Amino acid sequence: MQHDEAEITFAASETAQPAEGNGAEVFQQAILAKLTYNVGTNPAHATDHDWFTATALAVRDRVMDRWMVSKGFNQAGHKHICYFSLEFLIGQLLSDTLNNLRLTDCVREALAGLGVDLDRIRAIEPDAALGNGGLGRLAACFMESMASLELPAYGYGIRYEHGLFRQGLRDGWQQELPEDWLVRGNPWEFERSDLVYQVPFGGSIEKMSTSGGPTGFVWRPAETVQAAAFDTPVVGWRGRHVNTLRLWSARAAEPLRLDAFNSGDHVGALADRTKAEAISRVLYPGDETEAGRELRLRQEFFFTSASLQDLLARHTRLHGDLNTLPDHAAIQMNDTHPALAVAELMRLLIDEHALAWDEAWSITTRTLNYTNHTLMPEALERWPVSLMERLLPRHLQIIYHINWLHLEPLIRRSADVELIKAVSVIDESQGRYVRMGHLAFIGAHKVNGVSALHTGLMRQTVFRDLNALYPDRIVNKTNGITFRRWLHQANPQLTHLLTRELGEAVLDDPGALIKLERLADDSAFQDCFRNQRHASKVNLAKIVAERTGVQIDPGALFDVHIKRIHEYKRQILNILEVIALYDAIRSEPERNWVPRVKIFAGKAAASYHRAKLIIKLANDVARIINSDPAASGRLKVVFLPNYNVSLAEVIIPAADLSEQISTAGMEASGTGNMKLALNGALTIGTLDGANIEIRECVGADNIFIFGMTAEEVETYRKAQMHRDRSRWSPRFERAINLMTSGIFSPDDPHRFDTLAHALSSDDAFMVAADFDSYWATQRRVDELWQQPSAWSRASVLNTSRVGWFSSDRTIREYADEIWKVPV
Ligand code: GLG
Repeated sequence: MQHDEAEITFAASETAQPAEGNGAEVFQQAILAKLTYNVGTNPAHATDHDWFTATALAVRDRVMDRWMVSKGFNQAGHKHICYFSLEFLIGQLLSDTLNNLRLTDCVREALAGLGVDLDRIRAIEPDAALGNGGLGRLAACFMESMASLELPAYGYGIRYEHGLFRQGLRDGWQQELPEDWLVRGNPWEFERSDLVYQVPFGGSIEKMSTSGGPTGFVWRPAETVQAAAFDTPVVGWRGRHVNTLRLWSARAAEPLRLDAFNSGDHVGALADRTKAEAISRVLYPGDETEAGRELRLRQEFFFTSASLQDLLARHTRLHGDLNTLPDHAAIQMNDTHPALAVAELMRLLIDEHALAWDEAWSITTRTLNYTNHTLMPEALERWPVSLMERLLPRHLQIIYHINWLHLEPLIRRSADVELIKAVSVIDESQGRYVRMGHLAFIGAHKVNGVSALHTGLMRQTVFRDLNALYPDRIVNKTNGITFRRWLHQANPQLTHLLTRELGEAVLDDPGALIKLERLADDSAFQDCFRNQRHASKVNLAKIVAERTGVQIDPGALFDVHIKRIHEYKRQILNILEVIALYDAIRSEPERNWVPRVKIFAGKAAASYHRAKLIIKLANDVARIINSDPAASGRLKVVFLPNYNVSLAEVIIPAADLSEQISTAGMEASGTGNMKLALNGALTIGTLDGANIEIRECVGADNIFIFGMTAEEVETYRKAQMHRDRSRWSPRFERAINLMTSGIFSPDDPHRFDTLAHALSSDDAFMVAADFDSYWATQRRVDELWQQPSAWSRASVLNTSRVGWFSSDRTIREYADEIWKVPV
């Protein structure tokens, strides 16, 4: 504590405001003052939520001075990063902030003195679920790492009023319920009512000058929406640096048409407002599925335009000349969602700031960078030309010109027509579409993939021809996770053990984890390691009982599959293995089966019917197995509803086995795989995404790899072998038959026929092909589990060898190779 307190006092003492100190009594007074003067109640009447708000506000005060200092630093001419992301999957902030300020114990004591339990009130904070999955959580980890590395950075996104839906289960079927994280206020954010930008849509273009070329046009938009800023401080490790997450909220320029209202049209008078505000109303629920098109495009342009206007305003204020923008700012486009930045930055520079095209293009391509997160064709964004013409006519014009300048050299040297078609920003194969990945690629300084395999496949597949034209543009940046949240905060027991053995330095340097290796064979240490894991498993068992009514044994192997539900992530492969295992247990009950608990959690996109049916299957299988005495003590299956960041923080420290079983070549990286390995789970996985790099780090003996490689999958697919049912193994065939026999769905025996049909007609995700290898590898898992010391050794080695997956490392690489900023 001594060191921590000194750290914070140091932070405050550099600023105009005197340090207030951080003893428990001081905090107690601060919390009481917030309770009275901000929340407007007193201890006798305060609800848990009142205590939460008062505590969050008192903690936030401790951030403010440092935030002001950091802002000064960020604006002192240093090059800064603008991370453009339509998603920030933040989760709760109180624990994170307390942990980074090293104030958890102090605040716990302060609250205890008031008769309030910190754990109870921090559980009340709603998750900021402004993201779908890995891509959004990556953005949150990166923001935290940039602050911790004292890198000047702004996150830019949308302040959705409703984040990702809450998942309920009714009779095992997913129900989507609205999420309302803001309904009781958000103590972390600051509304900047003076910071508003106008975002235009629709209308037409007029040619103003007679000169040819792309400049000299005026866009007369039909509609303007206002973007209003809300800022949240992002506190870095030990509170040394605080960056800003700036989220935009949409408003109508004219909130009410008073004439219409007065003439009795009370609803119509608000129509413009409703339309404008819809932009920041809900997070787009799709995770690699098609849905609600136009609103999505409006969201993308809205936040991209507001963020660019903000950046240009700041740059003009601080530096004047826009030609120096690339020296002072680097923009990272998180996926293609902000790819309109290419056209919008061009528009702002040429139309609003009167720069020449070439000058503007040079600025744009030196400022923007693009991260690709998926190669799946259905997830690569394309916008119909007709929609873009209607909503963003000037941008379409600019995109056409960018495309012309990009294709013209090829046309001039009479390049192959197929090549020209392949690299064109406009896809004309079926209808006309703007390919956002191509636009982002052409407008970016660097383009990156998120694991070594994924980056390699980018070069060979979707961006093959563009890569040939711009050979140095694609680079790899393997993802990472912030250890502050995913180890220190989520797993205090393990963290305590680590600091006891390795000293406090391990908190600052993930590389120090490697020193744990020497203890991997030490049986006393293994006992400690197992004990801390057991405590986490007891905690998870309690939550499982509360939320599902299922009792699970913390002594069993906890086998965890937590992520979005998607066919390529192959939850169904896991469930079919469960069915086969259940079948084997029933036919040989006397065998020495390893007690296992299969734990599933994850949401399916609302419109993704097959994924929702997979959730139902998991629940139906769970119901039957959990109530069968033959499986008792051997196999339990749990589907934990409403998977989110907070639930992940509870499951991950308790997991023994981490399921990373996507079809090889389809998971760009994965980040859950890193979190689980860091917390000591062994991975069962395919050679996909970052699993490959995890294997390199932890060693092939400490990970369970199975199934086809990405290359083999390709060969298999080309030979159409995935369509060949005669290749099914008897065990797989039997599992499918059991699934469709009605034993899991007696109320509707044909419920899962469509799943079986998909697997037998076109097993696009190669479930049948990988099944036997998966089954055999699971039996190797059983064998190792029966040797507790060998299992613990592997588990310790996983924790000690994955320091490389810290997002601090990833951010350093971005800073060095992409952004060119010193760290
Ligand atoms: C994607 C990918 C994941 C990846 C994540 C972050 O599917 O494999 O780990 O981005 O790069 N849509 C995603 O979540």
